[in-house]
Amino acid sequence: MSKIILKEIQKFKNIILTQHINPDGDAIGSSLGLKFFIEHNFPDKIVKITGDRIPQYLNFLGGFDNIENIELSESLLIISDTANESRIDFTDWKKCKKIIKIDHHISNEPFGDINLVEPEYIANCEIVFKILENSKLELNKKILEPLMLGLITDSGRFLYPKTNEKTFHMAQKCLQYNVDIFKIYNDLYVSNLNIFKFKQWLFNNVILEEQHGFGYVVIREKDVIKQNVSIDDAKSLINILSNINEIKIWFFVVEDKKSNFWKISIRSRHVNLINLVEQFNGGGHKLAAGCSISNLEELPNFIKVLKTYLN
Ligand SMILES: [Mn+2]
Repeated sequence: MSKIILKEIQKFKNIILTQHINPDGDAIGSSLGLKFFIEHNFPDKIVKITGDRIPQYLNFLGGFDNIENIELSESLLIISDTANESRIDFTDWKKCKKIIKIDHHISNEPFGDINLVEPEYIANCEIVFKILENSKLELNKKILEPLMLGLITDSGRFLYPKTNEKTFHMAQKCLQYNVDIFKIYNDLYVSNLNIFKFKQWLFNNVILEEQHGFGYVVIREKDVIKQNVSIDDAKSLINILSNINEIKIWFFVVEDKKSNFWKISIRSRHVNLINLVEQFNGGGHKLAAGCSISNLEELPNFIKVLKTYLN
């Protein structure tokens, strides 16, 4: 499959890269790594990353490219880390001549001409790395740095269960190419006092259902605004509830006025969440998933169903 994808990259002059909406480090890291790889090895090609917006906490990665002058009907599109059509960060994606999908989510809907879906990989960046490594073309620090960032974020800094020898093989390669992991950690995890204060707010607003083994926080937009943090910042703090023995499942219910839904981000250490979120129009990974409800009145029902996964 790596070879087929490389062949398509060789064929096209214009290559557009995109990822899932509200992208995370793994999604943007995949697109950036691919972009720098293609630019370095095929300098004649035009490579652009498109998307709606980069969340504030990833602003240091730079913005998206302008693709106004690119003829979509003559372009190859590579969509990274995106399980469903509705999550593609590019409205005109269907206008591209050929579409390659690279993804590692379990719940998955095929939408590309070429679909490379490998759910056993902890990060989409790891799949991208495999393609680039198999190509035997040149790699360098600039290419590997964003891929390493995605590996770090999607593995929870090498903490989550799918971390394996492949993960460390990639990390080793990245270090051999002098990727500065301390810079990545600094960019990602040194935050500010507003975030610290918001964490205090979160701790004060956790609803713990100790007897059932779960905990959650309901976050309204006004709470986030009042605390001077962004919704993305707020969502990125979901793991303040991880690593508590009695808490098997934890989630945030976040108001999203734009879509008129309440987005649920849910995590667990052992319980497979896929079936649960799929009942609420969601998807994701076994231990890290998401779904939505249309209003808070639906929350008790969500919790009722969730409890059946804990008994
Ligand atoms: Mn991912």
